[in-house]
Amino acid sequence: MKLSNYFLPIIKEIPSDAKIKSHQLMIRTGMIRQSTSGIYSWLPLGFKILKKIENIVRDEQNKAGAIEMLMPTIQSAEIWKESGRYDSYGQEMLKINDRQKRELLYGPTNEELITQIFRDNIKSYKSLPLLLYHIQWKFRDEIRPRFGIMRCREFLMKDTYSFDLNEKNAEISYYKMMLSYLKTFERFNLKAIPVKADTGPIGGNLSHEFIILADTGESEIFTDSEIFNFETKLLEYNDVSLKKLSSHFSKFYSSTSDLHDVNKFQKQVPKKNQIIKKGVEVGHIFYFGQKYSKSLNAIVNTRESKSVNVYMGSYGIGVSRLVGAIIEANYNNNFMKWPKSVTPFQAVIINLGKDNDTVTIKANNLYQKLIHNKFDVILDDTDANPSSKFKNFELIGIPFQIIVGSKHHDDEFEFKELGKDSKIVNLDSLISILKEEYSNC
Ligand code: P5A
Repeated sequence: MKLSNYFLPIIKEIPSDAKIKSHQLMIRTGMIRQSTSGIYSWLPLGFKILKKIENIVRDEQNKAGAIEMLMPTIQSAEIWKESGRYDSYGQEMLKINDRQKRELLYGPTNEELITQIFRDNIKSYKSLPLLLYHIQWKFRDEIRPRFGIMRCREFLMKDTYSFDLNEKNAEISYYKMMLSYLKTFERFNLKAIPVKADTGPIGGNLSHEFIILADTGESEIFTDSEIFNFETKLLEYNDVSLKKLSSHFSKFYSSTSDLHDVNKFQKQVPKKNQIIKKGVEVGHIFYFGQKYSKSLNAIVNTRESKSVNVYMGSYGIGVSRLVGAIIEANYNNNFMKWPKSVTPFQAVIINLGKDNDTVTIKANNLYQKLIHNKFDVILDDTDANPSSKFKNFELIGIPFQIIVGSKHHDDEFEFKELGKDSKIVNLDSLISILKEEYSNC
């Protein structure tokens, strides 16, 4: 991509209504624009990052054995009346009437709809266990939308639903998802802590929120620093690994403020290990057993020909909120660096030449060669002055820069990883460095 052909509306000043750094950065680098309160358009840069995050979330769901589908954004009120949540969900639900005066709503979540699909199509224990997910926009008429896409009204969620024959199997599904979440967040270089949480309007009796520590977060967590001593890389989706995981996370105190028990915390966690911090909730998982399968009548036949209401859980990741969480973790003092797995471009070529001089020709040739080698790079071919080019790209946060200026020989390029010293390399080593850097992404 050539910057002169791209749509990247950069804003120099910090927008006065953006209170946290992720919101400021997203506005300044033209990732999003507000359409109306709590509703945003995703401009090309933001959209590209959002899609990369979505694809990693999808990849990890698939690895955990979940199957992708797609449910609509608009749902019928009928099933919500059956579950009893049509009224209890409250004003966060956006209710709509169509021209026939039928009651519809913009889905804030999908427990009802997926249970209806299950009930109408699955009758036998032979289809279980089953994990179904979709990645779809949700609408919640939040009373106070704020912090840009962190707490907005329309947001992208990945929601998975598990179906099992009994409580024991349902617990396996629950920990499968917990493991898959830890693996997912690690791919963004985020350390997410599962903390015991309130189940709120989703319901049920077992629930964990996944929190990324950040001072600007809206959640407060209380935990033990020992909880971090855990490696998920080698764990697989088998009984042994899942047991290890569940026993580690049940061993240490971890709670949101809703469920916090001061006495228990003081007793259980040594002073030096106590962590009381703010964080961003990037995921939330729930086990609610037969809550929806009873109200919506989702029944399977067992091997012994008995009828059983299926045991369910639901598992959400705030895909669009993750964009903000990743920024909160990586942006400081006008300086952003995207993790390699989600960077909008793999490298930027900064051309310091003018018009059609030899430097510009060299930058163009390099651009063609990198594209030919299947790298996704952006060439700053604008006539902005060098210092504003550098400033802009420190803000945009592409982790690697290749600076093409008049100082260097024909086959020499200045290669710089953000936050590190630059080095002079030739084309072949430049290509092998980039290949190596992106080999695991
Ligand atoms: C789990 C999946 C649920 O809705 N039903 C289906 C369950 N859980 S949740 O905790 O309410 O939401 C899941 C994740 O969605 C993100 N999220 C939001 N992101 C931006 N703006 C919002 N207003 C918003 N509300 C929820 C969070 O990351 C949350 O963990």
